[in-house]
Amino acid sequence: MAEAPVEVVPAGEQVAPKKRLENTELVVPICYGTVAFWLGKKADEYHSHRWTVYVRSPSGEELNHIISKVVFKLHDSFMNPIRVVEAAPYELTETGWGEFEISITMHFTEDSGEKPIEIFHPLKLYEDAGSSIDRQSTKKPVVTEDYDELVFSEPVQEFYERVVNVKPAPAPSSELTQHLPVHNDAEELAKIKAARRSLAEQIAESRLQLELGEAT
Ligand code: SLL
Repeated sequence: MAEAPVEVVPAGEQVAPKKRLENTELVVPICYGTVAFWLGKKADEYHSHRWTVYVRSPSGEELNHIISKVVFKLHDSFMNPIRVVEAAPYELTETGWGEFEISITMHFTEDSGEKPIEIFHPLKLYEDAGSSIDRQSTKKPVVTEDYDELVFSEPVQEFYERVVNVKPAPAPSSELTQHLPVHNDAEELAKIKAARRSLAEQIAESRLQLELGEAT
């Protein structure tokens, strides 16, 4: 009887770690949020709103040269709560009745050598009590958006060079765009700068874990 083949990986063939660029940062602004329309006459007990959760570039450019897919994890009351979006626009539309925290995991292109990053965004269906908009409307949605930056410190050289040399195409058009905030005034930019560290820290942290893993 023939012997079962045994797979031998010669020591010299282990994949070398990708070269990273010291003292370099790659900063990619992103926005993520939810847009929720009240269904008005079409509403029923379990479906009062149609809403969309999304990740986008604040300048309306494609992100698919950096992001390979986005995984949205919904509340367990939804059928198949884990939804994978593998192409832009990175958005997911559902109908439902309640607010909950949506988990958004961004996966990066293979050549980045980066681990996925998970962020959370609360789905908001109703304006806060006392806000200037006190009536539900089927035309004017409730929009909440966070701005952040993906900061890849000491990025993999190959990934960095590819990204800085790409001229991103405009993101595919989306019906949501007309309802979304525009990020271009000075106050907004100051807020953005101040808020910038949270994702940067997460990315640095997961890289450290990755390197520790590789080292063992
Ligand atoms: C709440 N903690 O009680 C939240 C949970 C869950 C919302 C909200 C499901 C819709 C469907 C849905 O809207 N769940 O099954 O089609 O408010």
